[in-house]
Amino acid sequence: FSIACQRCYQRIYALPIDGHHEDTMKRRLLLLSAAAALSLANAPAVAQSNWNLAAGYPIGNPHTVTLNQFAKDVEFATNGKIKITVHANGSLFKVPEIARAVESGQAQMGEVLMSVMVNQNPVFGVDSLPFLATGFDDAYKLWQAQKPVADRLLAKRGAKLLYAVAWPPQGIYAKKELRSAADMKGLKWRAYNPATSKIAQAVGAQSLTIQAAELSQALATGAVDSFMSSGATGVDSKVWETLTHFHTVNAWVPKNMVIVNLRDFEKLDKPTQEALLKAAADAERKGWERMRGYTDESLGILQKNKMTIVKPSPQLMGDMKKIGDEMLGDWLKQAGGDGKEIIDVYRKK
Ligand code: PCA
Repeated sequence: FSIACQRCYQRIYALPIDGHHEDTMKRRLLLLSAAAALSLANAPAVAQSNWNLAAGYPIGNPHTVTLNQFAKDVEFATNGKIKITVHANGSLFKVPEIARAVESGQAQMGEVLMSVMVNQNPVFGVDSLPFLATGFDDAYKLWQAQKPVADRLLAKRGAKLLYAVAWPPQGIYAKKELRSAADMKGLKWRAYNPATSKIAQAVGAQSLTIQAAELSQALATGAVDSFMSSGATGVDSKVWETLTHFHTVNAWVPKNMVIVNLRDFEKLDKPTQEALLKAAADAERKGWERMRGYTDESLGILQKNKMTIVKPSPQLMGDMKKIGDEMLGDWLKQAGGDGKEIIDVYRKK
């Protein structure tokens, strides 16, 4: 590499020839380091991917805490090759849009409430069947049975499953104590997936589908006065500002899953893929632990804010179980061989 002296036009290489070439020497060094920086930036070995992760729940929610930790772990484990920006609270895409956004590559990654995907395939809704799995241990077993099938279906849709974490068990929020399904008739019921809409239909409530990010507002305006969810979402939406009772029905344990666009994943080199999968496995383990711990903590926060925690009456439980049996029967018919495989594996464990 040589440059010409701007005074005498002599080509200058590494060593100065005489006094007036000192400036030319400096220019040469400057150009050399700029060239080096440029070639470093272009080298495939340090290519960096900036990925967006669309998520549906607020910053303080344990799912979002797990996501942020995961993003940090991935950046560290891949030496900065993958940098993930978490967009919480539905700020990039709303919960029901996230799966499609990732499958089509509009976002590289997303956190999906699995059971909103039942319209794509009934298999995604197995975790929202009332009383099939009602605590974390059973929910984890059910997840082990569901995972290979979900994996397969997602791959066909252009996404790769990274990890899934449960929400706390689902109970019923209302403005009064509900002693039976008959007490639920006429409620203005907020639904978050097809299963919660079906329950409204079964008890004669009017249902409106609203995702968690808009729930506080829907409660404040009186658009809804009751819903099924976890203590976690009750805390997120400061439910005590409008409602008074939480019935610990523990009807099911739904999950969020984190997925990545399949082509973006396949473009990564092997070690980077492995680092990403390892971080995902860690996130899954820590995420379940975190949510288990948060279950009682969130009920404590509801109580501190003067909510009444109701142990549901035998009548209410019986009524809900009847609805659950019907839903399981319908689901088994719709989910066919895949559904049967999941339930068989789950019941053997
Ligand atoms: N919270 C979410 C889904 C399940 C849960 O516990 C919600 O209510 O939207």
